[in-house]
Amino acid sequence: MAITNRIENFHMEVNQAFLDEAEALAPALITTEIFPAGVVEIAPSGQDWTSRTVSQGFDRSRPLGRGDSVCLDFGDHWVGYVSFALTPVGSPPDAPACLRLRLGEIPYELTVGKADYQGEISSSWIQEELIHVDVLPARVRLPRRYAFRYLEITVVDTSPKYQVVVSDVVCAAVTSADRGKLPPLNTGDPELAALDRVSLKTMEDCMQSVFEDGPKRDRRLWLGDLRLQAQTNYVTFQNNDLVKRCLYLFAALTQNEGRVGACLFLEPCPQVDDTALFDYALFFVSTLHDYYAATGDRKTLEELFPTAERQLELALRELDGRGIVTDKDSWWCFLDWGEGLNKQAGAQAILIYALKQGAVMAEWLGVSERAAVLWDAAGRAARAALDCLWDEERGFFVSGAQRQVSWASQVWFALAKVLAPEDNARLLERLLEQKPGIPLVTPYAYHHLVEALVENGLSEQAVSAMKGYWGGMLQEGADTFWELYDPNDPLASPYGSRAVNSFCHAWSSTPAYFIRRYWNP
Ligand code: RAM
Repeated sequence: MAITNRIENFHMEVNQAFLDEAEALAPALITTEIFPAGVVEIAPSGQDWTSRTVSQGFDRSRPLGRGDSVCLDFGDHWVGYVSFALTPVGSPPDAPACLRLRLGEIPYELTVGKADYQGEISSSWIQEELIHVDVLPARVRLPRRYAFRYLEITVVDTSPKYQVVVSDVVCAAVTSADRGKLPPLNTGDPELAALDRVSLKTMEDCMQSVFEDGPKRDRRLWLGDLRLQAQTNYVTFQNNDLVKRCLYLFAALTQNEGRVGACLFLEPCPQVDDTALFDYALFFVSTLHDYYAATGDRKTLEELFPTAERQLELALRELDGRGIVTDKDSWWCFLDWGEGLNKQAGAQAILIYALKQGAVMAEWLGVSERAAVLWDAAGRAARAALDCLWDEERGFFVSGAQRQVSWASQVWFALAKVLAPEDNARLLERLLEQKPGIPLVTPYAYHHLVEALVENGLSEQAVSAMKGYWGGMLQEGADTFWELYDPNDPLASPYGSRAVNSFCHAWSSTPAYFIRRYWNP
């Protein structure tokens, strides 16, 4: 799948005052030293790979020579900087020590080197280093920040006259999440407590100088991910300034015509990517709406509302003569990674959803004529959807020229609340019963299913969908929740290789949001 939708003649527009505001909110990172919990062996297990503990704890390795290796387990998922001592034994070192290091969030990643990789996106995401150490003994500091649980150190070569011992291995783990801010969890349900624990770890490891989507890949600020992280943050770590910083960054660095980009890079200095996504730009509106609802920070609402309104204006330009969002061939709207998923209906529903949130914000600001315009646009888009996208016979919303019925389209229309309340619930019940067309494949899309069920009074189905899906990852041994999980295909990847999937992915951390918002007595 081509993962690009570059806008033509791209240029970045900068609002320096907003950028200064964002930079002033850069968080201090909390650093914790983490030591290996044990030594493991990685072994095949069905279609996948697993780790088997060989010994608890790790002090120092036996002397290692050409081809020897040791695989360390840090006991949980961490994001940080790794270093260790390398000491020669035998004759004085007469050649450099050459080491290969592989770091993996899950065991499988230790089995795929850059040389074996056949995926579509860059192999440079694979956490593998080949390093030479010329002077021994040495403290070896790995060059990057890694996201991992497992570290495999292989001696490619020393010389016939000496070997090396690895000791004092440490990871300086970093996060901007402060566990001291966590409200208590009161659920008596151990399954919910386990889902909450892994969600928090996922959030924690994605909370860096911004809300990253995944600390292994892509390590940047995506708007669709931010929206869900922010919602989870309000009921967990409550770092509301981090949400504010991200909102100001998106508003400070826009694409042509004030369009909010799909994602931002932070290094060497903040900049907007040239990728535009219809739904992600609209989620600026949603994220601002939710931020104000959670914080009551009126100054931010006042300053950023024009950026939000601009996204709605730009989106309304995409409507055809019938008032329906124009479908396109490119990767123009995200929704989910489902193969063959048509985005038109989902995009229309998200537009309606965002227009309503824009209207609510206009009301909060007391600009009633703006609110009226936005309510009116939402009403027209909803009527057009009922006229053109609702298939009465099938009882589902259809999308694109082929009138595709997908889960994502129904879920988003249930969230946009275009039908009467009881009809929304019936739509979702029909969806769960008939299981039509293109299924959901990411935790991001499952989040919206669970949210739609709760919002439409189907709490029981929501809990069971959440326990079934995220619980499946727990059964697979997840320390943090994954970017993609297909219960029927453990090797699934949207990138042609699972080695570059992210196994700590922000958009998967929302069980904590649901549990704490709806099911925490
Ligand atoms: C991928 C990442 C990211 C997501 C985009 C659309 O690159 O998984 O989290 O928001 O796709």
